[in-house]
Amino acid sequence: MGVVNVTPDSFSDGGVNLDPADAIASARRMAAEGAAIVDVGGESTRPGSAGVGAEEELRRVVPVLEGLAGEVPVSIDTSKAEVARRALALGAELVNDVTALRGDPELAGVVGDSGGYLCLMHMRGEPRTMQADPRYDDVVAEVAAFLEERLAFAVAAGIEEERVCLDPGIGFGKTVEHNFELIRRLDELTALGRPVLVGFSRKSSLGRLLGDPEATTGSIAASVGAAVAAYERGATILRVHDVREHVEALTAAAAALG
Ligand code: HH2
Repeated sequence: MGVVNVTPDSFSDGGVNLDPADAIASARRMAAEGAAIVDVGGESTRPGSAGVGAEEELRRVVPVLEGLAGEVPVSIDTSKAEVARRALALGAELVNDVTALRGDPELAGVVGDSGGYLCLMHMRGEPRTMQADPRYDDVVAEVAAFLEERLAFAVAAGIEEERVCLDPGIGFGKTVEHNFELIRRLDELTALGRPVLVGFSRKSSLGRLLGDPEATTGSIAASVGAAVAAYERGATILRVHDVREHVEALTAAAAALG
């Protein structure tokens, strides 16, 4: 899954794809490099961010979705029913909701009615405050219990279980150690029976692991290392900014691991 952030302020690529023509070109390039789907988002969820309204989010993503319709498989990274509804009408196949259906009470119905796919992600708190001293007794057990509960909620709301994937939410209310422990013990999440999506790409924990306590991003090489490890532990979908590097590394890893 390639990341196309149509935002001025995303943590690693803010502004790069704010112009719809640039975003469309990026998405096409990612598909050509081997991305199975591109995740188009119009709102940053980086630590400390405040969020934008539906009108602004639509203004950012609609021209991009129109430009890609029928050409590149698209996922919409949104928590808002209004944005998801429009994106699905324009051909988006998957709704990627970082609030796991807790943000907008109408989103579950929109996804259920559309028959589209859904990603449920774990987040502790909200982006504005989530990195203020996150604590867990057992981060993996708590994330697994949360995802299991949100999956049951989605199914009860009319979304087919076969259409849902689960995501531990790397960097969303977690320390460096929490993030790596979630990958190390990823089998406890795949045991929930649904495909697991992991988004470690460029995240600050990678830069911090390599010795910069103030890092806000991580390198491509570190991202690829984390993605290969997640793949080896059972991740099905890797959400990444640098598609070519990840496709090459994962192709080699797949050949070696069998
Ligand atoms: N990470 C980000 C955004 N959306 N969705 C899922 N399912 N999993 C993730 O790990 C995830 C996500 C944050 O990365 P990015 O889109 O690059 O940044 P920003 O939120 O600042 O736009």
